[in-house]
Amino acid sequence: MFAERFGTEPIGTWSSPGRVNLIGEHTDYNDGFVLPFAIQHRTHVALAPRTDGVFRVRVASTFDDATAELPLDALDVVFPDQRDDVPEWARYPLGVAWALLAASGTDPADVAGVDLAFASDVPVGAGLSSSAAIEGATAVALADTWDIELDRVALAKVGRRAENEAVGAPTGIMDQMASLLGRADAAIFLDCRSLEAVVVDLGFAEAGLELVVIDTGVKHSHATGGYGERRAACERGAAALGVPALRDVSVDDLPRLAELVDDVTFRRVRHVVTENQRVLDTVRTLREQGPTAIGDLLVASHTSMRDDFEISVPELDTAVEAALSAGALGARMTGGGFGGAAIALVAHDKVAAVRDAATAAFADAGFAAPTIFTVTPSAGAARD
Ligand code: GAF
Repeated sequence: MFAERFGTEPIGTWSSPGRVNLIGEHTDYNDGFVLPFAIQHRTHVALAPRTDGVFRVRVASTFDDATAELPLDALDVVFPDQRDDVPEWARYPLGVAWALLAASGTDPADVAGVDLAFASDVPVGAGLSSSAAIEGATAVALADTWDIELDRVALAKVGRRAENEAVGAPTGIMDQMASLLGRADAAIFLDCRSLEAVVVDLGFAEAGLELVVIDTGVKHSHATGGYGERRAACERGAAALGVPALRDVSVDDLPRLAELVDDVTFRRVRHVVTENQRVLDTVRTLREQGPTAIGDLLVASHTSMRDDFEISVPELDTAVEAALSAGALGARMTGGGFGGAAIALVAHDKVAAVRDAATAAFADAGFAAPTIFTVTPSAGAARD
């Protein structure tokens, strides 16, 4: 595709994966805990340096088939205030270039312009972090090409800055960390305050388990609406208790909070506080008893998101209920919510039953058919 579109050969390709979050939703921007893992679906970028200082991106496959370009020294002018002048999809790679130069103190005059072409099999808008996959692939490709030596955590911060300021989505750092740090057969237990990441073995295959994704097809965007409102409610709750972040609130503080804030804010906080505890419990349970024992924690997480945080939609609830009724050990929506996918932890011999149950439940409810597939915990960003 690169050769076809640009008339030259790329010097290489790099890639970064999407992710599933096993548990720990809307805890990252509250300085809390998350437990995501990278999946086998990846975004690949082919790259070749140019000699004229122009940064050109072209995408195909799951994105628009379109080209966008900017001189490198214009990145600082465009981002963040004039980002609306850049096509939406191009804000991700262009935003990463901008944030990477800034984070490393690199003068745009000292690096070559580049042509980039993207192809991806990460489903877009499914809550599987297609955006972090673009950011991760762009970050490792540019860091290699421009000889920028930043570690993976610093590259994740670059991706988050691109997402927050170049795209305008007020998200946390979980997705970028998962995409950049992912490991085969393992999840990343991340403390979003210290950014310490610990690899936690999942052992799904040894336990005869599959992680099934039920993509509802309901699209969402975190640049608008509910995501930012939830974040604001969390900040209100922390302010009412006089703490820097909800990470500093325990279940024992909740009765006092109930006196200080309205019912909606209270329930938003209760989700985050109990979800942090569920992540810690899940990590302990995985280590002590293995993956067959975490099902109830996944279900409790979904209930909390449905009733307290109110970020589920009927399609996600239907997917979770159908999976559980067909014998899944646990199930929950994954990602930021308002659409996207549910995950279900399922014994190998029940995967077909879960697939059939979800498909039938969607048809009965009059929803468009879901897309159902299994995911494997996979390695993070790398040169291909
Ligand atoms: C989205 C965001 F990008 C993450 O930072 C995280 O907040 C998640 O929603 C919810 O847990 O994926």
